[in-house]
Amino acid sequence: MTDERPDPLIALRPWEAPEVTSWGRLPMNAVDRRPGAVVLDGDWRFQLLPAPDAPLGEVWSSSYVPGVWTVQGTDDLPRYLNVRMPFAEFPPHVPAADPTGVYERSVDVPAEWAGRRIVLQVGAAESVLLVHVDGRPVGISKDSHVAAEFDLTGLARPGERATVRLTVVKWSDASHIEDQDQWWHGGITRSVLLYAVDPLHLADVTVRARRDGDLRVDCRVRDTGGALPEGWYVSGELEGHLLTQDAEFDRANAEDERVSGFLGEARLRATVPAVRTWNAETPELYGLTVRLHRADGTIADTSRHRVGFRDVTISGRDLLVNGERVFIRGVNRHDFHPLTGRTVTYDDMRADLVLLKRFGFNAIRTAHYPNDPALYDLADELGFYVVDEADIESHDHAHEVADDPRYLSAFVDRVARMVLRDKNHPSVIIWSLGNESDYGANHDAAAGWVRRHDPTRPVQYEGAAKRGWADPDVASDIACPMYAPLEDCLAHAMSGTQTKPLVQCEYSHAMGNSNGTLADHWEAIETTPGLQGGFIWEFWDHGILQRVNDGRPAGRGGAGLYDNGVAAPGHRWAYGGDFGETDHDGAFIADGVVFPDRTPKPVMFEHREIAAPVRIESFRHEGVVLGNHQHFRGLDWLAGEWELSLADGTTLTAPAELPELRPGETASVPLPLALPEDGGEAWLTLRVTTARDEPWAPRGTVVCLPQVRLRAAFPPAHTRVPDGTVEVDEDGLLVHPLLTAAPALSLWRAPTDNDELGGMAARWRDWGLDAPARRVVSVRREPGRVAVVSDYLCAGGTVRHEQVLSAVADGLFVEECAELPEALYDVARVGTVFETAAGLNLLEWFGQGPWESYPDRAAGAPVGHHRLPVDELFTPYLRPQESGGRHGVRRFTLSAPDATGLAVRLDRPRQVSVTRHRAADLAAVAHHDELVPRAGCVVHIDAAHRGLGTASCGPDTFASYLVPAGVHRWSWTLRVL
Ligand code: IPT
Repeated sequence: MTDERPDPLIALRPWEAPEVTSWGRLPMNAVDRRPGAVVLDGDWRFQLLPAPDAPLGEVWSSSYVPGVWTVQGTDDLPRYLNVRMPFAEFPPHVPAADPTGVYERSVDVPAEWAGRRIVLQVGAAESVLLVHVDGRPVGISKDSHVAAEFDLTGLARPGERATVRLTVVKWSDASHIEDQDQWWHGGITRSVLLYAVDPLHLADVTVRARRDGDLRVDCRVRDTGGALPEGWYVSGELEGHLLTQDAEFDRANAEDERVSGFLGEARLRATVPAVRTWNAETPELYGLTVRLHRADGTIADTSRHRVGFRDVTISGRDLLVNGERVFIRGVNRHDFHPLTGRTVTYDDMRADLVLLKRFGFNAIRTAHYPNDPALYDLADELGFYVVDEADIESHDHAHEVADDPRYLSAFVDRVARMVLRDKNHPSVIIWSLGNESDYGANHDAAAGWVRRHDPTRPVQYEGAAKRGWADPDVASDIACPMYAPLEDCLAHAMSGTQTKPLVQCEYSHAMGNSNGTLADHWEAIETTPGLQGGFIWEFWDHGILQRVNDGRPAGRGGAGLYDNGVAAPGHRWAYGGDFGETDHDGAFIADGVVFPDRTPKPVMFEHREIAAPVRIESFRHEGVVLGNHQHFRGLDWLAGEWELSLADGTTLTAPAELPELRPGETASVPLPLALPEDGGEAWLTLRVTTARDEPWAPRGTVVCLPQVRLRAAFPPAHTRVPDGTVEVDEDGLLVHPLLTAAPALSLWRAPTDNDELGGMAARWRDWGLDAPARRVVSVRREPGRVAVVSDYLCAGGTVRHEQVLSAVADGLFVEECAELPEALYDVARVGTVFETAAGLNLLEWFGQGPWESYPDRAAGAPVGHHRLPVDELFTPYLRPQESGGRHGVRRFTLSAPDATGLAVRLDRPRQVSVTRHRAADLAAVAHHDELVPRAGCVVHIDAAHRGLGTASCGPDTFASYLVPAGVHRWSWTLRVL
């Protein structure tokens, strides 16, 4: 096919025309045409042009649809920038070099489609789509994350072969409003379909189902021929029960001269008695079939829907679902995949949601564009509250665009198309006008459209809420800030001026080892009227699987080349800068609660516990008080088992009988196990699992592990009689057969992303805490005892460290003290570090676990007896950083397979880590695959360890989790096994 005449779609230069949102595109609707469609996915002929108006070449390669060309072997590679645009031009302009993919394939149009209306649906293309059939221009579409449909009737002839060409222009005026914090790609990211309908067809179906069982179904009917044929009608059936036609509606239409024979509208109604309502805990759905009939009763068109009966309302400052003030335990979700970049399958999305359910999430914000349509089907089915967000983010040029009338139609178009597409999903409870686009008249226009079209749901927009959380005049019914300090939220809730529900659209930034203070946030949310939750930023670490040798994305060929969050040898998880971009935002793209392969990060376990549906409220001698913390469900879907962990190393178990409790109720159950008299510290855990198969979890899946302490530890014995000898070298460093590096003072950790971006890491480096010089002040040898005083000289000040090593009956007793000058006011840690000989590969400990925990992220790691191979203790964050810590450790052993090794007992619960890496090893590399594990173990015992916070984007940890200057004391014993 050659282009001889100028192509009008090209001549128009729609990629620099924000006024052109589409041309020849059909209106969006909520009729699902996937069943029965011809799916055009697969390899298409492909050319990547340097610009949209560049001539087509002779040579075609191929590209897989749906997919982005940026991971399919072209030289146009993925690129990561957050706020900044990848080019300098101002809106609506783009660079002359503008990669443009031309996709072409022939399609055999089924002969049986004769006389029918034929429609092409392109699931998503970024950022401008131009459609040609057999060389003839068909249409244009923008709005990269919502489908575009084109009427091909008369162009694609039944029984013949047609050539479909989809030209996708990467940079456009629309890129300026699709400046989301994610990789830039180009391509067709969702399926392409061809389907046929009767000329008389359902143009749209709008379902409204209320919690009182009232069902209203509004149908729009069109005929491709123009005027509607006489006598058409619609019928509806809800699980075998026929809907009635709303005669009043028909009569009013008949009398309304605005309603013509061209615009067909019909309304069906039903009242479902004893309706099973929809909510995220019990997502009850009813099957609805809507049929359009010709006058003779034959069926012209059918549309199937799943209906959830539920109400969303705002009452005062409470967001209510079915009258209940539900907590929003949300996460922000992108369509992301480590191999395809953007394209996700039904199974991928199901796996996302199943995982989120298992970890206690009940809400999703589709950041920052409408997600794949199947996600909403799954959210309806599995039970999630969805904040559906329009594809608008003009971050870099936010202020210029928000009031620019050239972008007005794009704003309204994008919001309207989302609403028209997703309005029938019970899961969608709130419409969002987009993200980070300042606030202007274009937003108000879009909000006006939604409020008129769908008065059943609130509207939110962070940029508007920012003008004032209680401002009645802005386009946000929800106060939905991002990264607001908890004290600001509390102050607002207690100010007496709050008028809107406060649900943070983003909070607790999950970059690297993060999400400190999540439990503190939830403690406040659950106890403060006016606070209702929020959406963690974000679900995914967007690492793209990359071959290390040639720097190319592995693409679909990389299937299976990763496991447990780690890329296979020769591969790594690429982040910003890894594809040779000079301008990029680095690892800021790796900020999810799951690794790129969906392996949960430790924060997921923290979240699971924070969201526990059943909790131990308190313990008194007569029993344990249990509470149901759900909104709608009883406890009958849960099973339990008691575990009693005793300091002597034993764990006793007993079956648990969960009481019948309605939401919000509590009940006392007798103590299930007798507490032995002499066991010291004792912890009771209720292991809660699913009692039967749930759609998102097989029977027996752990739901939560609430815990209560039954008895505190005995105070440690203080007097230690020297017994034996202690050997130190001339520097006063312990000589020990199993240690390759003697216990020394540690004041530093490999900076986390929060430490780096929050500025702490730079300060610590300026202070020289990463490599202080140790100067021995004195070594005092006594029988069975050595006291060593040394100074750790840092640029920021000198830390005096005293270490007294005593040989005692059960090994070596180490008493330590460090005094930090006032100038070192907020350091990473104060504690001991030592290294062991190779071969000690198993850690067993009594303390919190089994997963990683830190002082401000330790609510989800129960105290107990845990054991893990050393190699499994470390969390492989994409950019290596402090990792693998365990909080509240009382004692541990580190042993070889023959049970030889070390045993350490701590004076009180301490932060401990055992890994294969020194802090400096971690800090020296940029990617996990560059780490070379040491043969022995690097062991840290911390008297104090700084919380993690979320300072990479948002508030730092609280003052109570900081390591203060001044005197720190700790002691421990070391015994050879
Ligand atoms: C905010 C964005 O909305 C989100 O997309 C992401 O970038 C997040 O922060 C950080 O990862 S914007 C930020 C400048 C507050």
